[in-house]
Amino acid sequence: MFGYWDPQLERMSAEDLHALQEDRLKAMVRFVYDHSSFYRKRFAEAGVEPGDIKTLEDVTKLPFTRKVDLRDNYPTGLFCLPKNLVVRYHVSSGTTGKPTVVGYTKGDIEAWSDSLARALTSIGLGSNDVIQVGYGYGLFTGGLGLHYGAERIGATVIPMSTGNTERQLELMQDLGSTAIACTPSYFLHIMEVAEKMGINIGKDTQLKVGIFGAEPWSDETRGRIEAGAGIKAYDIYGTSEISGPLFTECHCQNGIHVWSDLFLTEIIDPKTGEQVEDGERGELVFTTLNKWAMPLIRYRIGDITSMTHEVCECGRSHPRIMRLQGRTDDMIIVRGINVFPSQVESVLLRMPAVGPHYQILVDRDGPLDVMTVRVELTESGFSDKIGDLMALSKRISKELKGVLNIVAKIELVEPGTIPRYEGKAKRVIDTRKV
Ligand code: DLL
Repeated sequence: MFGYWDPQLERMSAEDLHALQEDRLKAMVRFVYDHSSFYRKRFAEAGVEPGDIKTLEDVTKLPFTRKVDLRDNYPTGLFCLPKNLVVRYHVSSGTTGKPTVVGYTKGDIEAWSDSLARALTSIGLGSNDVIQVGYGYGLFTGGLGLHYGAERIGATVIPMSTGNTERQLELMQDLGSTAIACTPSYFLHIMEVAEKMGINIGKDTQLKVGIFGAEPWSDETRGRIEAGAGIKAYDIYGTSEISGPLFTECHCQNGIHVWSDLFLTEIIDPKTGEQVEDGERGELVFTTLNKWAMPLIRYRIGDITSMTHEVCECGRSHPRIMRLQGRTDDMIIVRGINVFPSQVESVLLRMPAVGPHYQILVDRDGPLDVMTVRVELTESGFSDKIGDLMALSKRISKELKGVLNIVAKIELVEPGTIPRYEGKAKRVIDTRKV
């Protein structure tokens, strides 16, 4: 049931993968040097030339690339091939500054689809499946990315895009969706709407798999989704700069397989830029090994995770990255303490009275930062006894203090009050910057 898309490649020995990456890295470095004035300049500043890259370990001699480089060279300054070879653009809006544009050759799209074909196969999907794609179609990479990957494995695709939740549920039933791909926060909303419509997803649909990502989420949310909808919930990761959604966990649900033939993955200490050991957390860095319209050398995504090179129980030898905590720029600093929304989520969802929707409000009271966590109660957790609510507030505050070492104000709100999102959820409202 859980097969491989490309068994030889997915189970390649560490030595063979190393050799393959080394060859591809050298070719990629030479390619960007020959085709991009941006990289030639960067390499010159770092005092490195393609000939200096002899082994895989030499990657550390290469300079980093960052999102700001894409913005500064808007729209296509980092492209390495002429427009006639570019078959598609995706554009990410970004919350600050100029958007970033990514271009793809026909081959780039094929490699992207292949990456997802391996991933979808690893969670047991195949040509008998009906995959409902509930990520946005258009400039965002989620919809079209999953669409192509799902078609690649011969599955039947329902190109739903986001929104229109009742219709999502109707078609899920009528067309027999066996998998859905959307943000985890949107699926939580779908679950609520299903309940209101009297649909029991576990019993009244054929759904068995969820492919959830594009935003940070926690194992606690996974637990709620799996128990509530009777499906398996898998994590999917990617960013527009490296193509879009690319990698998922396999059925073992123990880390996301990053395909080494396509990307060289490093985890670095964000402060020093030095590589960290397996298992240590740091910032994710990708070098593209088979992406040609807009290759990236040592691109610092800003996401925090750790990596393991241990062969997975499923037999795949490519490294795995662990659940992503969020981008360094999602992190809020409250009274000097780093807080990731995903940490707050983990604490909240340990409590059955608390629903999966929450907001973190950060404001300033004079010189002091004040963090308020707005917590939505579940129907069963909602009580009109003030004593119960106070006890719950106290408990949440204590547990958050235990994890974050911050005293947060807790504001309990009625079920259904916090905004729902069809794409990426907005969890943090930081009014200090305004
Ligand atoms: O979100 C691509 C994507 C589409 C991934 C559909 C998965 C599914 P961007 O809009 O460029 O691309 O945002 C990328 O979202 O750097 C992470 O911070 C965050 N992110 C994506 N997947 C996950 C995940 C798409 N599984 C940014 N867990 C990334 C945590 C995630 N964060």
